[in-house]
Amino acid sequence: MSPCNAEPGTRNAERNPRTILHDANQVLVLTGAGISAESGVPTFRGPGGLWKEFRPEDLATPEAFAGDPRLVWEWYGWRREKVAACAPNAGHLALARWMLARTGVTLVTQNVDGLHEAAARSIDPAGPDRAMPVRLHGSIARVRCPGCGFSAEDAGPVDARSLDTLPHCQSCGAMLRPDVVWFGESLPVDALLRAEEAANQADACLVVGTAGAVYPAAGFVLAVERRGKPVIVVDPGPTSFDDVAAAKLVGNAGELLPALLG
Ligand code: BV8
Ligand code: ZN
Repeated sequence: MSPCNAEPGTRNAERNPRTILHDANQVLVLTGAGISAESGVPTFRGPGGLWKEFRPEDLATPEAFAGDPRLVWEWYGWRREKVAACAPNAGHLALARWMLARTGVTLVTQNVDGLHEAAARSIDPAGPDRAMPVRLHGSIARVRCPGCGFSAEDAGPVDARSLDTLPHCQSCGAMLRPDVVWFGESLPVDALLRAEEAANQADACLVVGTAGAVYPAAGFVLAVERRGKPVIVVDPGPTSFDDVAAAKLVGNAGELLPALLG
């Protein structure tokens, strides 16, 4: 299928993105850093994606943490501060509202910023569960102990002045790490299984704000397409899914998702 820059509501019926999503019983949604861009969270590979002179791929690795835990913790502390100042944008909210208003949608996110969760809670504080994401890459607001497996919520500031001031485990004393999945690390098994099942059941796939450079996340979208199901991409830039997309909506999630899902 060649991509088309279909706007929501165009009369290209068999490939109208709204019709595709309306008619799909089961939908896999994959999001990446781009859905949080309008909230002020820098993307990985976009203009704001750098920190000091480092690339995320150089810092989000076990080797970087082993080599300089202070530097890696300083980066996560900076990102935690960034995220703490951000709120879900119209794209997160439209997606959460849509998920709570229907059934059959599995949201799988590569993001660790917690903004999908915040959107779901703001739409329905009493019953956000159906709009909660499958977190492929963990959470920046959690820590875990490589020594004893202890893990906990922790979105607080990081004192990276010395190794001693970095977070340490209350149980065994080992240095804690952010509870995220770094490059070269395997993803949480339960998240992988839920994403795989959603990809195998999906009648359609909606991809929002990801360049599609990272695996196995990107592979779930391709698995849906290989089953002959339509893929809809929402992104202002090029993505690795553009050649297989049934429809590409070129623009920002915060503007396009309310029109597409509303
Ligand atoms: C693993 C958490 C195996 C940390 C991240 C093939 C198969 C399997 C693995 C590989 C493979 N090929 C290569 C690999 C290895 C590697 C990989 O994929 N490397 C890439 C770089 C080539 N994968 C892994 O290492 C994974 N592990 O496979 O393990 C294994 C098995 C057994 C035992 C041991 C190992 C782990 C990958 C997870 C890495 N962790 N994050 C943290 O966040 O700190 S990945 C990181 O990249 C983020 O999660 C981020 O979300 C993700 C993907 O990036 P994007 O979200 O796409 O962000 P990006 O900036 O690239 O793009 C933003 C997009 O938004 C753009 O398209 C832009 O146009 C758009 N946009 C901008 N503004 C807007 C917008 N869209 C909409 N609206 C807007 N306003
Ligand atoms: Zn411990």
